[in-house]
Amino acid sequence: MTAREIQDRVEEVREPGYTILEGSIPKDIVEAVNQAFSPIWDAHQDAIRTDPNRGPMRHYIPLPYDVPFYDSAIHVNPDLIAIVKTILGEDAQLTRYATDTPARGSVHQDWHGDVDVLFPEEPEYVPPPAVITVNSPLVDVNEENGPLEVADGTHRLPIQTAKEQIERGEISGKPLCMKVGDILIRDPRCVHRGAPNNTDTPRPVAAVVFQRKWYRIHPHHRRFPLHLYGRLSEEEQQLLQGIVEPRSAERK
Ligand SMILES: O=C(O)CCC(=O)C(=O)O
Ligand SMILES: [Fe+2]
Repeated sequence: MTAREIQDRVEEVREPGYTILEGSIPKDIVEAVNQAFSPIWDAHQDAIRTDPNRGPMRHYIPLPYDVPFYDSAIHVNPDLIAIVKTILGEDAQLTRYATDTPARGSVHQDWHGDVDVLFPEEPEYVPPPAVITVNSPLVDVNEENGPLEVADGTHRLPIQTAKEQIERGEISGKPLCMKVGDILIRDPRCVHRGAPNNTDTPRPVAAVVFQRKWYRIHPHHRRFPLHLYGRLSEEEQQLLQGIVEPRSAERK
């Protein structure tokens, strides 16, 4: 992408709240992740049925930073990183990698944002983003299998106001249908909800989180394995420095 195109995408994340880069990841790489995810999904069947963590028959499952799940083509696509760094700063960090998967029996989630309000003492003040979420579907997403529904521009409103306006029908949400290989770059404050998956095939979508360097890292985050870290480019190492395994073990 040209510098101009990058800037246009940055403005989309800033104004409506998201942008979709079509065909950005080679399909075979995503398909390998989807195949490897299948046994992980199967291993969570009890939890999904009895104690789902994102509403009925919808589950959030972290992925390992390892082959085939971690792939530079997914995580450090140059256009993606240029957009993320323009929004979050040159020292932005990659901190989480997981999947959201609704299956048959899932329902509409409540409208929500994914991150805490930074300055709750001043609910009217909406600062620039500290976190950007990047979603890439592991299967094609259509109206039947549970697309993410988003309400444009709602990250620029106090969250309570945004939710009330959606409930009153003054702002409407729209489903984002996507193909394998597409990536959705979004401000996670932009109000959204998962829709029901009415098919018999689960609909996994990967979620990679980037954040400003000073933003706290979730205490339960997974670590990036040291043996893979050493093989990455300097830029990639810098992106992952907040979550790499400690070097202490190596020094002993
Ligand atoms: O299932 C999805 O696609 C969306 C899930 C979501 O937004 C959430 O759990 O925060
Ligand atoms: Fe969400």
